[in-house]
Amino acid sequence: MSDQDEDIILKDLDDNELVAQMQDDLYDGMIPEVTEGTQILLDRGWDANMVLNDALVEGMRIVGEDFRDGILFVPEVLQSANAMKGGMGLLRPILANSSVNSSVGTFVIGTVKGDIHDIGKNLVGMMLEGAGFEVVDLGINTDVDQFLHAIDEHDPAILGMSALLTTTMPYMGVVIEELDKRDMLKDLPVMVGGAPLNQEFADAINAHTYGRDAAMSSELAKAIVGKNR
Ligand code: B12
Repeated sequence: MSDQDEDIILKDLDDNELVAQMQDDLYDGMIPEVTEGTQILLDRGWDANMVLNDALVEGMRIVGEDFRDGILFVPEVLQSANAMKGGMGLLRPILANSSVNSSVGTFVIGTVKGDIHDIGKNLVGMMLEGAGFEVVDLGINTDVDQFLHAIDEHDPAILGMSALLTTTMPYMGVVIEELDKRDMLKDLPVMVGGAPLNQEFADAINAHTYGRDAAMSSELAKAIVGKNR
């Protein structure tokens, strides 16, 4: 099927059909189609958060299940991740500009050492920008020294860490311990997140806050800076 044909079909679908088609296209790692579907929904007046959650995040949840069950493998999931990023590219300016305030503070964020998952972290970053934060994104595979260096350089209001693997979650505790040793924890709230985390784990490693998803995390971050003012 040519791009042109796919184009016409996507535009002809009603909202529900289009969302289902986008989830399929995300599953198949079809970057232009997912990007185009995102644009069509926005053109139809969909709220950016709804496009994100109903089409992209839900599509990635389905990918995650089949990855877990051994139906999809790393190269395919990587392609799905890239398709998701295509859609996120269109949503980013909308989500990041939804705030009326100028910077409410700096938020340094990174995916911890050993971990290359960055979709959730990027989403959190976008939402925080939308909430008025200046976001310094350290990327993936971030070690203690990189976190310390960034804190030194940017003097953030909050430090955020992301981990998607049960094997990399404990590294968040390593970073927090290092901050504690340097007596930095009392001035720097640490927020942690990622699919395998929960409140119990966050408490166990002495994190200030656990953020379950991007929307909740930006609300929590606003509350933290509000309190510290
Ligand atoms: C996409 C994906 C990949 C892609 C990543 C591409 C990319 N650029 O990110 C690729 C293919 C590279 C990959 C690789 C691997 N993956 Co992977 N991956 C996934 C998958 C399917 C989706 C993750 C995702 O993007 N979710 C969508 C986002 C929006 O959700 P999220 O990340 O949870 O983020 C939200 C919240 O958690 C929270 N949040 C996230 N970060 C933060 C940070 C802060 C500060 C806050 C407050 C909140 C917050 O807010 C976000 C937005 O709402 C998951 C399955 C799953 N269901 O999680 C597996 C999964 C995480 N991967 C898994 C595995 C095993 C691997 C590999 C080891 C596979 C392999 N054999 O090589 C490698 C590891 C590579 C490495 N060293 O990191 C397992 C982990 C199992 C475990 N017990 O640890 C999972 C759970 C799949 C499974 N069920 O088996 N993966």
